Amino acid sequence: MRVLLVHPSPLMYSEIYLRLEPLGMERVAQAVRMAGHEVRIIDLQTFSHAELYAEMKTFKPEAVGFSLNYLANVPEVIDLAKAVKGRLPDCYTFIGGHSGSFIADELLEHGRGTIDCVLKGEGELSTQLLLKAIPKREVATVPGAVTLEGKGPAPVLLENLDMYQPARDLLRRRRKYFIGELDPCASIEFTRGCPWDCAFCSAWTFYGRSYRSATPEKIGEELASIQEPNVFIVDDVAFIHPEHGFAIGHEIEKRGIKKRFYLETRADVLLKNKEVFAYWRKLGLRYLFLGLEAIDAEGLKLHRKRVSMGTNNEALDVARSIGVKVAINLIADPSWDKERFAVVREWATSIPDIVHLTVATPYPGTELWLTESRKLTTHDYRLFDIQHAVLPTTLPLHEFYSELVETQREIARKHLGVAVVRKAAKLMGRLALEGQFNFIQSIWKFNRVYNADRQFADHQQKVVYEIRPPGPIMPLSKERSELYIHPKPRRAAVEAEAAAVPGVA
Ligand code: B12
Ligand code: SF4
Repeated sequence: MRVLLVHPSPLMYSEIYLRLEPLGMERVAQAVRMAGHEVRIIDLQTFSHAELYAEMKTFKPEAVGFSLNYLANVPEVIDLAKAVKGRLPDCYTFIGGHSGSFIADELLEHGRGTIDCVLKGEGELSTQLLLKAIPKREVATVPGAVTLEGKGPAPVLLENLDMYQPARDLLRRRRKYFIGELDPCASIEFTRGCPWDCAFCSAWTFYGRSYRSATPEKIGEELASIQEPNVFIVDDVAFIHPEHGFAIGHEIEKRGIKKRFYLETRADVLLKNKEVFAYWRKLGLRYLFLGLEAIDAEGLKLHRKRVSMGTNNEALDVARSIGVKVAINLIADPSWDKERFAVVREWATSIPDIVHLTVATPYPGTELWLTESRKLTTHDYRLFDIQHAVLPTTLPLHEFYSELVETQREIARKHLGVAVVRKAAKLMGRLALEGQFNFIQSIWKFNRVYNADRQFADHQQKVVYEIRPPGPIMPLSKERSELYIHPKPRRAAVEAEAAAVPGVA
């Protein structure tokens, strides 16, 4: 079968800081290719809609699959499915990915017959099965499949992460992917899943609170095949098991791989496993992203981060002493008033690290979605991007955005301001000589992207597709398994995994 896989356009955040390769879709593409199909990828982060339609004309796909990791992309993906059916009525359309998995029925309803199937969960195995089932009209037997005609059994976890290395060769315009000065930048996955259970996050509910690793040998092989000098490690929490991090490092040394790395981890993991992070500094680790989320005990408890502020501060000291640049995320609550913003501003500008603010957002698939008692102020999917407020703000909405933008701008002045631009001139000169302009362009976009008027105006847009709001507040079971996309794997295995992790009850 001729299969075209499509990733939607970038969201607000990606307009300035980064644009990264659609790794999950590349893995699905590889699985589809290995099953004997002809497959192409179009990433609308770097291609236009017109280019997608031109590709459809020449390639004439028999199936088009959309990647829907982000809720804010829902309207675009529904409109694209409609456009595909309009142009190629016999083409099979399906949607997969993180957010799509949590709202499958809702998507089918919006699609009004133009979306043939939503494939919940990990896509490697299920897409192979789906493509096999389409000609036989047996789609409703595929694990994870949700169609207007019926649903398949629960999705199945990929047991061996080594099996499908991403089809990076199918992704065009690869030099368009970057994160800050790491330009151009590729992505890689070392582990999948997360054993914690933060209330605002759906990473653990998607994977049924499981956690799996690729083998160090296979990772070494994959890293050696990557052309880009920079690599973003997509793991939710890097180096939970230090021996895995060391073993990957040894593969890197053995193969003489020289790259610069960006990764995300937790404060307690960094503290417990500082040796592995220090070792990776020597291997090329440049940036470390820490989701601190709050700067006080009350906030940390609310998000169920299972770390204290003391641990967070200690972790920051460790990261700085290792010599990596630290990026911190804090969650801004819509209830924040001017004083709260001022406190956060003062804290964020008093530390040497890069601080990002995201807005507390209940997402389908998170515990917050079912337990948050505040009513949504909008049903516009596009605003569910953790940069907009979808819950009632204490300040008038425009003022909330003004405070948010001012805080972000003041913090950014330290890192993206004229002084830094001057300091970075040498670096930019080198990038320009290499024909890399992503980072350079991102610096000039800041004021256009972070703009209170623009954010406020986003709320006034016409809403065509409305999110299905959560029902009445629901008491969750102790296991909270009703939130899971992939059923939780065998209890003993999960407990053994959790026991090896700091702070997980
Ligand atoms: C890496 C990552 C990013 C990267 C790159 C993402 C990219 N280009 O795809 C960056 C840093 C850019 C990023 C940015 C953001 N992210 Co992000 N990100 C992740 C993270 C940690 C891992 C994703 C990943 O690559 N996993 C590894 C690959 C192999 O898995 P995968 O992509 O999920 O793909 C699998 C399945 O989903 C499925 N699948 C995927 N595509 C398709 C397509 C088809 C047809 C099928 C059948 C199946 C399928 O099969 C794949 C293989 O099993 C996830 C958390 C998570 N664990 O999922 C959050 C996550 C997806 N991000 C999230 C958010 C909120 C954001 C931002 C909006 C944050 C912000 N500050 O603004 C931005 C917006 C990005 C944008 N589009 O512009 C949320 C999504 C919330 C939501 N419900 O919408 C998540 C779930 C994090 C969280 N804990 O809440 N992100
Ligand atoms: S530790 Fe990170 S990935 Fe894991 S549940 Fe919490 S926020 Fe999500």
